[in-house]
Amino acid sequence: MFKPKGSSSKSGSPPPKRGLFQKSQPSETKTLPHNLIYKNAFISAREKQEILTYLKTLYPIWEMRYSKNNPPPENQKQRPLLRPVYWLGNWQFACLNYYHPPKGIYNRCVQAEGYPPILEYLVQKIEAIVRDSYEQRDIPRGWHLNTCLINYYGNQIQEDGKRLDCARVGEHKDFEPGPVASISFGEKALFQFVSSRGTESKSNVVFQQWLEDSSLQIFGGDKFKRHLFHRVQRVEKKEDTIFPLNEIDNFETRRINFTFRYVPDEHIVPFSRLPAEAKEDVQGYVQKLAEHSEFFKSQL
Ligand SMILES: O=C(O)CCC(=O)C(=O)O
Repeated sequence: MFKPKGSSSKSGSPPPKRGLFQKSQPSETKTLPHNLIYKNAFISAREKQEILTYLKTLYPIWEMRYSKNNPPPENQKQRPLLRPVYWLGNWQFACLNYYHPPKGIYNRCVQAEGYPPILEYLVQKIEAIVRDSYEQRDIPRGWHLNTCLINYYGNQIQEDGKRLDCARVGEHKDFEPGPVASISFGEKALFQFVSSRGTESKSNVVFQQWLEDSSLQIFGGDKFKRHLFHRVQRVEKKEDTIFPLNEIDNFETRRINFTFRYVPDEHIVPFSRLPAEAKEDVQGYVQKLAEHSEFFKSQL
């Protein structure tokens, strides 16, 4: 999923250029570039409440980017991800590297818990929108949104009690085939599509939009999925939102984002069938998840 790029790509970048913004009005669908969909107020207040209640049953974890059997390359250091995560459908542990066809397809997607009914319902609605809106060539055979990454964005609370804003994601592509759908809650986020010529030169913002509370964004097609990178440049602090969730070590959450993707079922493997080295690398995470999840308990 992530493009290995220097840490600079994950922090500052130039202020937004005029004309690239799409400022949203209440409950409307705007005219956007082809193959990009954005609906604010897509999630009703009741649906949001149900999702937040469900989120209180989850215990997200902090993952490290590398592991014993997948150590950092020479120009990189071991590091925690910038945010805690939880995956549904299958878990793509960072240290196993993310799903990346055509070569990186095996032993990267580990079977995980299914969706709760409210997400099942929303996923069906979103899949119908995709089938209505995208050309057939942009929807791979078998495509359905069976994978969900829940990203928690916010502040790390340091030892001295100071808050460190780490609510961003560096530029990357989601390599799962077909359109990706994203639902956001909490403070709004500045989401950018960028063209990149590698680590040496600055990326160019091609399109950006604010992702608001309860909104839906869908992107697909060659331009947004294959050619451009995307990133979350920053998350606002205007509403003083801090989600009441289960305790996440030294962290407070201002924004929660669900990205739904498609991984072919044949590339999803139960933990017990991972090769020994991969198993060794993720065993600790699965044990931690099993402390609160019947599903992961059954996988050990
Ligand atoms: O938080 C977002 O809006 C986007 C997250 C993202 O880019 C990802 O999970 O790949």
